[in-house]
Amino acid sequence: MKTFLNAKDLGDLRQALAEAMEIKNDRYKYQSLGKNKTLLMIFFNNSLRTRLSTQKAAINLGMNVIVLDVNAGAWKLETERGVIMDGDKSEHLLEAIPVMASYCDVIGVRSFAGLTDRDYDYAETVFNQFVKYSGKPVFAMETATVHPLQAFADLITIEEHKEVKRPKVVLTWAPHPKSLPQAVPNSFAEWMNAADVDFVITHPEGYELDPAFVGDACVEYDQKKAFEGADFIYAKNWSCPGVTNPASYGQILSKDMSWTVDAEHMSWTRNAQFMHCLPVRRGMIVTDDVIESPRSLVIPEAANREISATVVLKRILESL
Ligand code: AN0
Ligand code: CP
Repeated sequence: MKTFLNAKDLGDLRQALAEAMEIKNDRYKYQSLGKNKTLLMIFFNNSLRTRLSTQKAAINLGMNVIVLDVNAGAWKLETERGVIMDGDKSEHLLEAIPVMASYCDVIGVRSFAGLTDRDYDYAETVFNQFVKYSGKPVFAMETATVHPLQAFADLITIEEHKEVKRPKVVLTWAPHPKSLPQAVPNSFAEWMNAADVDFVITHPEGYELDPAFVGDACVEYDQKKAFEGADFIYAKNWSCPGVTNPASYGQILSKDMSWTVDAEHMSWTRNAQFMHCLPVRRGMIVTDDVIESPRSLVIPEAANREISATVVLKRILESL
């Protein structure tokens, strides 16, 4: 595997899940695979889980790891070609990428959406420059439009915790004070559509996700109706994807607190288990009692980030 951005990059998801379970049983099974191979993780944005779990995954596989926080100590990078660099950016990505690539064998990139230019974000301009100019395998650690390591960990978590053969999984929008990317809901939708689940998306009008990710999923604007019979509630905020109105891209259209997942919302479900990728704002996305309840999966879900990253890095190492 030379790039990891979408579910299809892993091929058969059942096989990928089997590999995840194999690694969960013995996470050091492939510890000689990464000997003398170096992973470079590049962060344009903050991270707790992705940083730690991906580094741990690389250690599981015997790799060396170097980490660059672009905004903490490196030169400020220009990402667009053709600009006169007379501002605060000292170096261009087009030099920085091949230089960084010369020190490593595999590159992970975290670069969030700017949320101002939809076309720039949805073309995955930054990630694709890494693919094009590094000459090395590149994987997404949340890019402008996707977060596949998270979606894969979510799929593993659902597989482990489902209590019926084909569970009903509901992705629900919830309020947040800041404008957030669509990467997590995009990938979650994409991966759930590829999985053996009954998948429903619910959000206020105007928050329609890009059709490429929604696929054949059922979209229900009535949150209560969507929650009925649910086995998993996956909460997440996202800003306006600009599908119905491109001028609203990246904007906050609603802070409607009636969408916050509380005990009453959970009572509409079939005793559903609660999921969120974290970091989560309590009192906005979810109430304390719901996230602390025995039906909350947020901690095992985050722990599975180590497993999804180990499978992805293993696949990449096998292709070197
Ligand atoms: C980010 C987002 O919503 O994409 C990262 C989530 C994994 N969240 C925040 O910036 C709070
Ligand atoms: N879920 C997730 O990717 O968390 P971080 O932003 O802390 O890496």
